[in-house]
Amino acid sequence: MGDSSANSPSKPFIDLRSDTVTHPTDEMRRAMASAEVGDDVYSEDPTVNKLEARAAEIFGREAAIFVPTGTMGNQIAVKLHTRPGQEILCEERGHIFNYEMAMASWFSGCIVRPIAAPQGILRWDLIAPKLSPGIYYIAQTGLVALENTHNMAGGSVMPVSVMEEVCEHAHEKGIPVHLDGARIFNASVALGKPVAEITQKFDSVMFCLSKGLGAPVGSMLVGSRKFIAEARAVRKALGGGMRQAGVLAAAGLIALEKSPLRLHEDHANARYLAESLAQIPGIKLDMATVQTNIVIFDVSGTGMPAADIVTRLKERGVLCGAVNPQTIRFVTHCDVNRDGCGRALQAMEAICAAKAGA
Ligand code: TLP
Repeated sequence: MGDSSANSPSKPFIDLRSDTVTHPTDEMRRAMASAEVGDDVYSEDPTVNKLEARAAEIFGREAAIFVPTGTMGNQIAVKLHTRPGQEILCEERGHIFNYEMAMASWFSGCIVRPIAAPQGILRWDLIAPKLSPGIYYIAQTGLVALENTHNMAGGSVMPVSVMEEVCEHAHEKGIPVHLDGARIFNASVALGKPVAEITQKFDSVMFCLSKGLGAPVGSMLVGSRKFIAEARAVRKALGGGMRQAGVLAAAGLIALEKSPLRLHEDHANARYLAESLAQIPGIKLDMATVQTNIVIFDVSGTGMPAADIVTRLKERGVLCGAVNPQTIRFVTHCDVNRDGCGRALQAMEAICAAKAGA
């Protein structure tokens, strides 16, 4: 798959801001146009039902639910696993903590206790000292939330043994574990293991169709039949009951079946970008973190703030984002090919050379 018009003149920008920016393929658009639909709030949309059944099957779970966004999927899980007044343990750069509008406290009445973990790999020995001691007058640990791949740690992959150890120890203490698996198919490709195998010990898993898998909209939450039945009520409460959503699910089904087969291309492109960026004077990059489709690199040695470089890259037709004043994130996906990556690198080299020569 992939869009044959990637990086064509009709898309003049090389867009490395995120893997959320992909456009649906022709095959997706055809499937969307001819999708059988019904009212999904009555569970009568055959295409949504098919997508949910297929997602559950692929993850080896009893059930799945289609949600508009990864954020909603995560926050439904937070709501169902916790009670108000509890704590959620999460890596300090985690999406649930940083990019979900404080919904854990707003909607579920919990606080997130962030934990720093090298490369975002939140091991049990880092979690254990942060657990609530179980004294009644101290907030109880209600949930552990892991993220794999870890977005802001540069798309790093959490090893299966680490995830399983966390789940086993947490479960011994009666604490559920949710996986923010927005990019779990990238992790699966990097680990060379099916998603069902690597996620089986989690109580719930959220994954996104709209990131590396290239669907225009949608994420899935998978878990037990009871959990997903409850998730349906919370999704409705959040305004996520989507009626004739089969038009979206049709693209999601193609994303789910076909896109995992091409994710290795995005990983190879990210590696190509990273290896070349590391050669540019002033750029610092830890190759060990470049395991999937995300490259986060430090530009402080170039003498330019990250935001300035982002602006200069845009002037040269390359879109990307600054993570903070020192670092920039490039994300590869099906709408950026090797040639596009080469053009992004040329632009970066030219910007850094111009500054060095100034
Ligand atoms: N990530 C987006 C931004 O919000 C940062 C991106 O461009 O990478 N979990 C993870 C690990 C994510 O990276 C994201 C989106 C989400 C959840 C939320 O998904 P959406 O955007 O569908 O709510």
